[in-house]
Amino acid sequence: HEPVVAIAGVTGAVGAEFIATMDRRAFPVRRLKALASARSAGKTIDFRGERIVIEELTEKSFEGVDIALFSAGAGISRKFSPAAVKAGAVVIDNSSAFRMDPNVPLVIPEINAGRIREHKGIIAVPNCSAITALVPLWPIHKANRITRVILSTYQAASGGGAAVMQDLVESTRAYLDGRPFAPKVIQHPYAFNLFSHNTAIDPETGYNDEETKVIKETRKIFEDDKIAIGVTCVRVPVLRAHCEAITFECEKPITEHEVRAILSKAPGVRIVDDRAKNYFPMPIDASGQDDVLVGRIRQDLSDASGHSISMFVSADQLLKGAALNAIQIAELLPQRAMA
Ligand code: 11C
Repeated sequence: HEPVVAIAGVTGAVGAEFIATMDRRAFPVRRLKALASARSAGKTIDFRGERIVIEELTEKSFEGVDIALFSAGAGISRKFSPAAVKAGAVVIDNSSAFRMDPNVPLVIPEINAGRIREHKGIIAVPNCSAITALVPLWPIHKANRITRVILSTYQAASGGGAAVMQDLVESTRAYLDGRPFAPKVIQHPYAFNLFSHNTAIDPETGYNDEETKVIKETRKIFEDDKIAIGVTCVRVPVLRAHCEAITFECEKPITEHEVRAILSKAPGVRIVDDRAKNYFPMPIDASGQDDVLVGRIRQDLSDASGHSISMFVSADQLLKGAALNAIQIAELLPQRAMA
């Protein structure tokens, strides 16, 4: 029995990638319900040769739906997920609304697919900066426990949604034409600039929400409250793949060769580490494909004890960071496995 799938936020940047990813992976769908705000209701999208009319997302949208994919922001997820669960759908939520709820599995299939079984209606997709770091860190953590991570992000416009991508394109065009342009979403000049992540800063700690999410979600996914994490999140003028510079420290000594050997067998990881050609992970190569690219794998020279490694990673924020991770979860749902 093929599931009826609803997409809440079908007109967004991730919404479009849900559809493309289901197609690419031949995910079986009996019927697709395309849901968005009233503003988009009545417009159409193409799905497998069929024209589907977008409906306004309401609490009544989920009758007969088996799987509800949400990517319309945390507020929308909080408001409409309970109705979806009540109607019998399994919600796979891309927002931060339920991630830290102890009753909600927070799943990266390469790490903790087994947690999917425990869901009570909602399964959360982690933050994209967390996914990008954790897919390669997990197999290392399993081999030699990671005790501390310091990471800095270089986050693409796509993380802010389609409107932020538009801001980047239009502000760049205006800059090159010598025209003034005020970005519509971002509060800073975006073309040829970068800025601290555009989420709220906690006045006490000085950490922004994105950084706090990475810290908390890592501990939940690794099931390790002790792992020490320092994070700096930055938005860069790149369209759709996030990069991160990561340094981690292990319980026992570790070499770059051991890390390379572990990562060469790790699911969801591709090593891109050509020192001779100075060719390492880049957003342009990470965009539109599924793997987390990992390179610059090297001993951290600031640690003479040999416990610490540095590397540089890049992953498509809209795919592994969002839509792909969600569809991978959908593929593992019990009702699908029984189909
Ligand atoms: C960004 N990671 O790049 C964010 C977008 O917690 O789901 C996703 C925010 C989240 O800005």
